[in-house]
Amino acid sequence: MKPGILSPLAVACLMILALGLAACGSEDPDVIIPVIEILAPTDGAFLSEDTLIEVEASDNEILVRVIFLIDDVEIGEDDLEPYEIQWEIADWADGEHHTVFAVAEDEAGNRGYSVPIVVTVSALN
Ligand SMILES: [Ca+2]
Repeated sequence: MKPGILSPLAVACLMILALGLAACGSEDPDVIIPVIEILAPTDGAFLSEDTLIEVEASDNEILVRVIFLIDDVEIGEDDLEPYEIQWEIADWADGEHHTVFAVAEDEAGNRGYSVPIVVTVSALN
C-alpha cells in the first residue's frame, strides 16, 4: 500500500462513521409527553380496605415507569404493564378525602400527569 492512501476498508469505515454522526445529529428529541389515566378506583369512591390502583398509560416511544401518589406523597411505582399498585390504606384511613394521581415518565424524561381523583378512606370497623 502506498503511504498516504487509505485502504478501501478504511474509507468504508470512515463513511459509516460519518453517516452515523449525521444520523445522531439529525435525530429529533422526544418532546411528546405520555398519556395516563386512572382506571380504578373511581372518583368519589369510598374505600374501607386496601385497594388496587390501576392506570392506563401510553407514549409515542417507551414508557419507563408510572409513579403513584396519594396527597402528593409518592407511594410507589411500576415499570411494567399493567401499571398498578396495591394501596395499603392504613395510614390514610381517617374518614377524610384523599387525592390519588399518577405520573407516567418516558425515556426522555417527559412526564404526563393523570387527572386526579378524590376518594374517601375509612377503616373497616
Ligand atoms: Ca414521549
